[in-house]
Amino acid sequence: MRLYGFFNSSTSYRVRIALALKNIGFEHHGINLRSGEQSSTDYLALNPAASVPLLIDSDGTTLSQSLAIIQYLDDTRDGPRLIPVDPLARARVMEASLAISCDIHPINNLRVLGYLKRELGVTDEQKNTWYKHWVEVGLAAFEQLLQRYGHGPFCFGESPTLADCCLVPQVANALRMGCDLERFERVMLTYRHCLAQEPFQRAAPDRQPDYIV
Ligand SMILES: N[C@@H](CCC(=O)N[C@@H](CS)C(=O)NCC(=O)O)C(=O)O
Repeated sequence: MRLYGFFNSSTSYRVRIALALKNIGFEHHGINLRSGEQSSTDYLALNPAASVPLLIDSDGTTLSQSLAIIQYLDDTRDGPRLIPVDPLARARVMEASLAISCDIHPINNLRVLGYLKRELGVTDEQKNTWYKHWVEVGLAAFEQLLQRYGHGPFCFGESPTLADCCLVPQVANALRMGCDLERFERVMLTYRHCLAQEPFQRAAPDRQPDYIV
């Protein structure tokens, strides 16, 4: 199994966490988003969406979209289930996961921030204001989901789910961008609990072969 990703891409990080939690070995193939490698002819032939992650399974199955990849791994591999089978538990996990993957990540993606700068001429400061605004709006909503329906130490109980796979990279990304998230109490408690677990540590950006400072 091969994973095309980038060390600090949050969507690649989601999949790496899922692979680590299920203890699935994989070959890491770095796609350098800083140099624009996602738009190279070779990579576009694999993934016309010009984004990471991309998973190629040992039978040649090719899949993009981090949530689809994690669902596929959950359905085809052993190890702890990350998406519960019970309908309501499953819906809660999806509700939280989509709050990050649909409501926060896409409007702060590299190509969106690049468009704001290049095409609309916003300054770095304005771009960072945009980033922080949407992260804070999104995580405020996520905090409410955890306050109402979550029960620790992970987002939804004693074992990690897809929601934790989405939360950790989003928080890591926001902290890297200088956001102050301490007022999101449950978010930060959950984040810190996850980071103390070995599989989450194995998936961290600075543990990846393509890590650059
Ligand atoms: N919805 C996709 C998003 C994939 C995505 O856009 N990934 C980012 C990295 S986190 C990317 O490759 N960005 C490249 C760009 O914006 O040019 C997923 O969940 O996999």
